[in-house]
Amino acid sequence: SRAKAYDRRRLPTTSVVIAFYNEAWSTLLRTVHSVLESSPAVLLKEVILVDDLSDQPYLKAELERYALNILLCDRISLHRHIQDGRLPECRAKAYDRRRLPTTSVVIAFYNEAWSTLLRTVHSVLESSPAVLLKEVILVDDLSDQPYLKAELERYVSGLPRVRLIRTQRREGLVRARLVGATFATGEVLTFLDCHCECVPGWLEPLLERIARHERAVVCPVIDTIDWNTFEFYMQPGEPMIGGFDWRLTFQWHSVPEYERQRRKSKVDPIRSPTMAGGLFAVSKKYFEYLGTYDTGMDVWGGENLELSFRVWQCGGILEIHPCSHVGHVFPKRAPYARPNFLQNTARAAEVWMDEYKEHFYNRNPPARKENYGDLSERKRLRKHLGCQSFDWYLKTVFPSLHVPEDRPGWHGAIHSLGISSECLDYNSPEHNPTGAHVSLFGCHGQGGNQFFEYTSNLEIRFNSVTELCAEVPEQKDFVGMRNCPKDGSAIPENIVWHFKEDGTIYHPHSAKCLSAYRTPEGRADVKMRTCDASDKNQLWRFEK
Ligand code: LR7
Ligand code: MN
Repeated sequence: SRAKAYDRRRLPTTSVVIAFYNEAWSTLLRTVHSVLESSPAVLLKEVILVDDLSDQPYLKAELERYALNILLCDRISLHRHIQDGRLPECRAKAYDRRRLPTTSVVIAFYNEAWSTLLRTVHSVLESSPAVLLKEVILVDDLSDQPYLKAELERYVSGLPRVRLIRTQRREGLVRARLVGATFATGEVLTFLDCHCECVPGWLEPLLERIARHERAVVCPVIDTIDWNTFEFYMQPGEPMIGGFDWRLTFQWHSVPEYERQRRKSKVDPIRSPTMAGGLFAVSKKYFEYLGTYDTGMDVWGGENLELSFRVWQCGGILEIHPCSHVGHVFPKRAPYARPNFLQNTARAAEVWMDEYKEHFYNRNPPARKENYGDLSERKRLRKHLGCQSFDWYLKTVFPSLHVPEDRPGWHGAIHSLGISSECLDYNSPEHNPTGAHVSLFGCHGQGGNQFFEYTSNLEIRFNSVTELCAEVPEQKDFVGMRNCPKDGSAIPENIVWHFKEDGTIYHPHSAKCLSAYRTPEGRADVKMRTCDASDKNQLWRFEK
């Protein structure tokens, strides 16, 4: 019986129905846990407990609370096993565990759901070799959910090697992680978000890499766990690497050709210009040498690029290991507000980006007014470590990134003189960046969807997420977007525009001019029309 293998995806799913009347707490709950923990997650839809009007008090509120947290809303076992779908070369590799450094896994959380938090903890415990895992350090960043108080303490006290630390005030993820790190006894710090699940074999490649190269900061490949169905989407092939756009939002990029050539095998770590931020391992000693984190950053955002720039500019190396996979839940909405992105990012830009920080400010005008606080200590750190310039970083580490020109007077919002409240606006759809039309929207002065750049190649660029160039599709009268040609390659006629002194925006290929107009419903929009410089609707101006 034990030898027989089943193809689980071909089997029907089941609901387990358990009726009870005045059953003892422990036998009842042991039944439930036993079902959850011995059933493959893909087969077990749910456990339905039917209370046949018991009159024992412990089967009332207490059971409900317990059930709410672990059974009914959390249909997926806290102990579910993720299949090892990594490359065969990764699965075949054997490690001499006694030669690897030990690690402390640090997980900061704020108001996280019970099941995602505990599934993370169990997943770490159950997929990490005991000799390598010193401890799991949970840092509660002053959550206010009641189930994260005594109940969590009770639960965690029954788990081996798990410590629960509470911050005294809301610290934000940077300082919360650092509080956790102070309790770490392992040689390597491994940071995870509080809604992750590890693929078997995830830890050894990270630790081995750091054992070989102390200045390596290594990230696992981040797989997606669907926030709704909790399905685990493993991507065994070549992963994406971390980059950014000039608003300084993190972006995924495909591995550039020069990096493909440099690597000798599919299982070599891949150099990555930036990290997503949540999941990485670093030697504790090296992390301290590097200046840990910028503790002036609050709540969320910015620290990932700051650490990435710092690692590269100060002599470290940032990598993604294709043999280490960890899943992450990308929720629809975070359980907290995130107002600190611009302020944190301005700190990163001020300390590390030199003159290139202007590209960030141009795209985020409100960031210029952010009071980002004192930076003298971080600037001293940069000097003390003898770090390289941002120019060096771009040329050496990230040569595939397009650097904007931002010629004075030729970037920002493009105002219509005809409908004076309106600016050109492009609302890039999330999963299809070129899938919209350029339109008009009330000028808001926040950059974002209204930031355009007119280049010396005569392109009108929109460069959030990726570099997009305005075009007029053949025989059409609207303005669309397409991916810009790579730096140095030929420029198709269709994306050439003459933004003239008189304020007209002429498109030679269609021989038409950009014109503002109102739709029959009264909405402001743009259209390509026969040129007429006396028509105010054809006049445009970059904001001053
Ligand atoms: O005030 C806070 N205190 C906390 O302890 C706010 C957050 N946190 C915790 C939180 O509970 C979680 O464990 O910090 C962790 C990260 O917060 P998330 O999960 O809300 O962030 P995210 O996954 O949306 O965002 C990504 O970018 C962040 C920038 O600050 C962090 O670097 C996150 O760690 C990072 N997540 C990842 O890299 C996972 C992959 C996402 C991608 C791409
Ligand atoms: Mn996260």
